[in-house]
This record gives sequence, structure tokens and C-alpha cells, in this order.
Amino acid sequence: MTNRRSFLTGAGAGITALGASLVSRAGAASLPEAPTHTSSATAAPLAPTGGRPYNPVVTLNGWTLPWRMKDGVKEFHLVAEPVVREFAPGMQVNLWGYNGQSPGPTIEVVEGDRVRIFVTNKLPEHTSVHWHGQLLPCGMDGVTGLTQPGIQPGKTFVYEFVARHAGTFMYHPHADEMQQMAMGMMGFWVTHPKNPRQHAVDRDYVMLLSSYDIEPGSYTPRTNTMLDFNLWTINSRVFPGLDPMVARLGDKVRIRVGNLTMTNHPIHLHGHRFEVAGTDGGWVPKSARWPEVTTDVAVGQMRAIEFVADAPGDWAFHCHKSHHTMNAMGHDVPTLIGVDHRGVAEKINKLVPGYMVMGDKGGSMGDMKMPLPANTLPMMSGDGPFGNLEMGGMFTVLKVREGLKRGDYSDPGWYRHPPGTVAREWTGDGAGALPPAPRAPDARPAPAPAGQAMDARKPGANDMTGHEHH
Ligand SMILES: [Cu+2]
Repeated sequence: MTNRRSFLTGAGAGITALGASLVSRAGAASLPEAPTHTSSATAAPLAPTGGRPYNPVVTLNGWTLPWRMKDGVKEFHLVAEPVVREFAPGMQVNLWGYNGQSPGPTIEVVEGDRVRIFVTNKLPEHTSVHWHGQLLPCGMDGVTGLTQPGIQPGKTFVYEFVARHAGTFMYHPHADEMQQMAMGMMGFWVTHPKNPRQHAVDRDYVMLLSSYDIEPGSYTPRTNTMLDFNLWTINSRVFPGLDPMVARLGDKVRIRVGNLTMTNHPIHLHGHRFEVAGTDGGWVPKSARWPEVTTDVAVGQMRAIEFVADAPGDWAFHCHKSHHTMNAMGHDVPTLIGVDHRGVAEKINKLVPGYMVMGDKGGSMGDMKMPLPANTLPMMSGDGPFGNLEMGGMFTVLKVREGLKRGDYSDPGWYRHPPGTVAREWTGDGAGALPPAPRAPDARPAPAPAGQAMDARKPGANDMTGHEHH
């Protein structure tokens, strides 16, 4: 099968075939292979090896599901199953997903393709797959109880429809949704235009936003959580576990973002202006687009942003809710900006494990060296060329470089700034006289920190995970 061979070549290690052992003998003969993928590295784009040509997408820290062509139908095989996903080095999470990973593999088809998707359920409870955004026969919509019975454990269902319109979609269960989506069941779907020159870009990245409530020190999300999530992920990875997005200077870049969390995410890109070129409803007419540097992606929405990567550098790409660029933390702790408690936190920690304060004038949160429970990531981390990035969660870097090869997605390393273009300490030499810094007319002097009583208290049991205000 040529498409599988090329997939192996392109994506490297971490792939094994589940094959037909999972399904009944009678069904095995007609079922396509269900490749699985366990590496959390970004797989090379899966070039089409049959059917109409298209420009494949890149799933950040993910992969695309190979298919087989049978009598003119593109056949895919998804296996819903428990998986282990590394959120970032140092943290493994027990999730549910598809074909070895959460999110499941990206499905790529072409407008007009007839698509047949086999779904085998290896979960301990029934499931279904809803094809979010597709225009399809009602009975293929995947809503348990409404359009089909649930797929019971051990059973395989088949879905079949024509991918009628090009665009940006996703798939997820419509069965015990809160539990199954809180466990990571979701995947991306791209329907490419019939004409590969239409909407063509040089680099096309896709990602799904999801959130988890994982108590520090544990390995499995709490699935009854409604709002108090503490890990905010891109493709079930958190910074610094996210690969950079790479672009050649002058490339036209598209980033497609789908949101399957319980809150909105204002997605922000530095150093560039973009337009929202598409939603899960289709492409936005050119006359209806406007320039942006942040676009809100609401719950259940998808946005395809497009821009020309015209500024060399390492540019932050992140959700603008600052607690979504942090990993699990305690935030019910006093803010002690301006209070000199050097050494005090350490002493208290001996008496009250887990004690911490924010805003220690001796260092930021990113510098706090807290003893962490096993399998827990620091709140803010990631080493950059100038020190700790103090980031976690929904954060990665767009790396724009001159002269990259087409199709080269490897990390080019940190940006080498031209001399004299980096913010630096003013030492009075060469940069002229220090201009006066006017103050607000009604400014009052800040209270002196010296001798101020410390309002420290012990964090409660829930402080490490509670995140109620979004
Ligand atoms: Cu967010």
C-alpha cells in the first residue's frame, strides 16, 4: 500500500500497525489498516499518493491519518482507545484518543471525495463520532441517541459521506461528551479545495485547543470538572513541549485553530498582521476580512488565520489569557509585590509544604524553585536565548527565517538578531541623554515596603488546581 509506505518514510518512528486483530474475523478482510502513532514530535506533512492533488497540512506535534482508496472511496480507520500522551517532557497523561494519540490523527480529504470512515471502539463505554462542520446525511452526523445508537465497546461502525465543501473542520464524540472530551477525544479535519491553487499557502498548520484538570502529582484528568481546568493545551501539549512553527521569510502561512475547551481563547501573534480567512462555516470573502493581531476563538469554533511571514525572528504565538500560558498552579495565594520576604518563603515551606507567594521582589514566578510533585510541570518555564521564558500552556513560537527550504519544518534554532536590534540596558553610552520620565499629575508615592507586615497564609487543599474565573 503506497500511501502507508510514504507515510512511514515521512513521519519516522513511533508508528505500528494495529491491523485486523482488533476486529471480528468476518470484518477483518474488508477493514482498512488502522495505523497508530505514539511519537509526540510533529510529523512531516503526508503528501497525497492517490486521488486529487492537494497541499497537505502540518499538525503541530501530531500527524495525518493515511487512507486507502477502494473503488473510488477514500477509506480511513479510526480506533477510539485509551492512550498515554506526553504533555511536555516530565509529564505523561492517561487520556482517551484515537490511533494511539490525543488529539487523534488529522484527516485530510479533497472537496468532492467520497469518504468512508470505520470507527472501532476500544473504550470501556459507548462512543460515536460527530463530523463537526460537515454537510452530510443526517444519519451520518454521529449524535448518539439522535442519529445513531452508541458504538458499544468492541464494535466497529462505518460512516460514509461526500466531503461537499472545502474548509476547516474537526471530529469529536457526541456520546458522554463531557467525559470523553475532557479525556482528550478529538481530531482535526481538513477538506482541501478541488483546485489546489485555490486558497494555496506555503505552510498550513493545524491545531486543536483542549483543556484538562489534572491534580499535580496525578496522571489522569478529573473529568467531572466543568470550569476549573488547570492545563491549557495545543494538540494536547503545553509549552515548552510544543514544537515551533517554522516559516521561510515571505511565505504565506495559514494557522487553523479549533477550540474544544469550555472557554474562549484570544489567539495572538506577535510581529505580524493576519486576517481570518476561514471559519468552520467556510471561507471568508476577501472583502469581509480585516487586519488583526488577536482573534478570539470561541467554544466550538474554528478560525483559519492567514498572513505573510515578512518579519524575520522568533515571534510569540499564544492565547492572550495570561493564566492560559501557565501550567497547573496555585493562584489563591497572596500577591506580595513590594514585600521583602527573602528567605521567609523557604523557612515557611519547611513548616507548611506547598506555601508560596506571588510577586516576590527578589524574583518573578518563573524563577520560583518549588519542589514539584511527581509528573508535574513547572507553572512557567522554557529556556530561551535570554533566560527563562516564564511560559506554559497555550504558547509556542513562530520562527521566520530567510532561505529555508520549501518543506523544511525542522527547528532552525534561536534567531540571531542583527547587531543593535535587541533591547538592552541603558548605560548612558551612545544612546544619548536619559529623557525625563513625566509622572501622572496626581501620582502619590508608593508605600515603603520596609517593615511591612506579611500577610502570608497557608494555601488550602484546592489551591493548586482551582481556576474558576475565565
Ligand atoms: Cu486561552
